[in-house]
Amino acid sequence: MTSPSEPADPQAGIELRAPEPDDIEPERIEPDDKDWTWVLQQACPDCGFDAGTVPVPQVAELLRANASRCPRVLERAAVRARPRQGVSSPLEYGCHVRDVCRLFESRLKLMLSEVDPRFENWDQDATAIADAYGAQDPSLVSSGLAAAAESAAAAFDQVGEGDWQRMGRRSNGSVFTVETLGQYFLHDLTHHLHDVHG
Ligand code: NI
Ligand SMILES: [Zn+2]
Repeated sequence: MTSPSEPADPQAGIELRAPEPDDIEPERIEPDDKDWTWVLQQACPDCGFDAGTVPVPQVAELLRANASRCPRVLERAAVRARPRQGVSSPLEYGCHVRDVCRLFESRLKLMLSEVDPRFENWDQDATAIADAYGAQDPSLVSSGLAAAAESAAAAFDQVGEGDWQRMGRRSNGSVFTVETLGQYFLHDLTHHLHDVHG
């Protein structure tokens, strides 16, 4: 998922900037192959997080800090309500963040076990529909998210000093190191907490 300002002009043909979360209707959430790697080069203008400046030893700690703020979002009375058309509900965000944690842990493990692996594309839109995010049980999502985030954080804790520059690439060609994968992942969680005012 992505951030808020005016929707891209469908007539423009070329997208001049990355779309932002609120632009994107749940029915057509941006696919994972959308290039968000610019968040590694500059502070995100939406959530303010400057992912590229996070030192590697802090990745796991900040993942845990982020995840610790999710349960109360998922305990909200209006957890299933979309704040307005085109904006995911807190429950849908929770499901997405849980699945992002699982995905990034698996990508991390792939990068640590293979040389320059190519990641399978993840269609987050299709996943949200196939897994009926909006119909899931918020308390199970909360516990699942906590477990997934802790497992991912523990995997980042295990990264050896010489392994932070190991590489992997997405199907769109974006190249990550273990370091930038962690920073990118951390931005996604931070950005979505911002989305839900968590
Ligand atoms: Ni996302
Ligand atoms: Zn952001």
